[in-house]
Amino acid sequence: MKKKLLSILLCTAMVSTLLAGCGSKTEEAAPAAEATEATEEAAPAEEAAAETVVAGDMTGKTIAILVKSAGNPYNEKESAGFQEVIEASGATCIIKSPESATAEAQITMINELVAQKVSAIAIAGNDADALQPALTAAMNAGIKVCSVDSAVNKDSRMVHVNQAGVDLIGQTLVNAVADIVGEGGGQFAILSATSQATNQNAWIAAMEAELEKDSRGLELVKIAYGDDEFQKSVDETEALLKNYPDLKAICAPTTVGIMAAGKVLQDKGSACKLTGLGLPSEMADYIGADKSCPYMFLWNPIDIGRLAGYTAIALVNEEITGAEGETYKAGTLGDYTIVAAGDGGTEVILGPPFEFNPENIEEWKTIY
Ligand code: RAM
Repeated sequence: MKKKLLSILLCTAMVSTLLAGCGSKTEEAAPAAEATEATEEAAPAEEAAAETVVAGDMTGKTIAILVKSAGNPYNEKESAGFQEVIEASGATCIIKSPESATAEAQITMINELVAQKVSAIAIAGNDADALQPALTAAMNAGIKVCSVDSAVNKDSRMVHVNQAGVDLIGQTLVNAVADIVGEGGGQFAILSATSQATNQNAWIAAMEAELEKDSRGLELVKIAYGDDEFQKSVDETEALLKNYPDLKAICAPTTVGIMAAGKVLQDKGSACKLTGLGLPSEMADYIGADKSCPYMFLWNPIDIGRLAGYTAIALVNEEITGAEGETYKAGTLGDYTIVAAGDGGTEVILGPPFEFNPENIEEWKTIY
């Protein structure tokens, strides 16, 4: 039992530290040797949950997470991490998932949460600006608001819980496209989520800025939107292949889009290659030198939910206000410092993106 517990602890630490890295995290990463050892025995999320560090006594309070949309496993993992932390604090957790990834659906749900008098809302924004009246009303009613995964504008939140630095994601994705396209460059396309998604739009802008600095012979011919719906993403991938016969690569900075594109490209035996942001559990069949996606990136979606949970609690406790320079404890994830965000507001950053490739995909596909 002791050995098992140790392995769970090591695994939790490994998952967190590998994916948290530097960013705005205050603590040092664990030694690599520990991480490698721990990888061999991966702990399922429920077991890791036993190690949750209780942050404050929130008994009697209700704290909500409002994700982008229902039916997306990424959002479910994010919610699970959030729920684990909120419930460990004694609070009640509400998870709200709109049918489709629209601002309208989220506004209705924000209004419901305000009427329920929740203590805090963590929201993955389907739009940067459209939620501002509803979220401002929530904050005026004394509800603490943070965004997570996909930001709302600086006036609609107290702090954003970001999975990784925006510029770093942009650079990482352009480097990967240049690498898989190879010498001489060529045409590539982006298959995004919704056209209004704050996170994907920020990553795309960072990719464009990176290409502006050094194009490496790459030509971005089209940005397509699969709306984080599988079938729409399949259709958009097929349209890209039809309309751009010389397309060398697709970059999908969305877990739903990359899985759809992975399937289409592999089923067709297409020469067009794929990279982007994907869940190892969904992408394992498509990762490999002879498969559609040589490698891809992500962070720990459960940990981003956990970090949002600790952040919401720290806001409710009034341990933080969301101001730059504030530091707080996020349980097993470590200590975090709030930093300035690119949009003029503030954020905490979980850590750098992590690469999933043929060497590590088998062990990670069982974790998330
Ligand atoms: C999708 C969602 C989410 C994004 C990931 C990478 O699941 O759009 O917001 O962070 O992809």
